[in-house]
Amino acid sequence: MLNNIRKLFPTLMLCAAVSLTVASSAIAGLPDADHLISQKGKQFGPRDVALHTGEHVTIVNDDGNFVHHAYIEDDEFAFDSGDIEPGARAVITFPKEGDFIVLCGVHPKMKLAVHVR
Ligand SMILES: [Cu+2]
Repeated sequence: MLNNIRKLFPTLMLCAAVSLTVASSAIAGLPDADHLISQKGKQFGPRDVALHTGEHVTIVNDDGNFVHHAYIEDDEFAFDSGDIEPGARAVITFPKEGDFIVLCGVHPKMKLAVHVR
């Protein structure tokens, strides 16, 4: 099941040209003025976030031992975090206006709506 889902997204792995940072929880204590998004309970929390152009969200895998993921498939903006291991995080910077949906390739029901103005 997991492998089948991941086979759907190999090309995304090649075109993740947007800045990506996956850091360990070792620096989780740093103050974060940006938008923190939880993945607890196999859902993004909050499920909606509003940003200004150039701002970023930090997606934190705070969901026990589950591996999560985050990707955006949009004509103008593609992003793929790869695996987000427990305790790790991924930063997505949004360079342009629009409404984007962040998905998890492991759990297709996980959705985060990002509104950039
Ligand atoms: Cu997930």
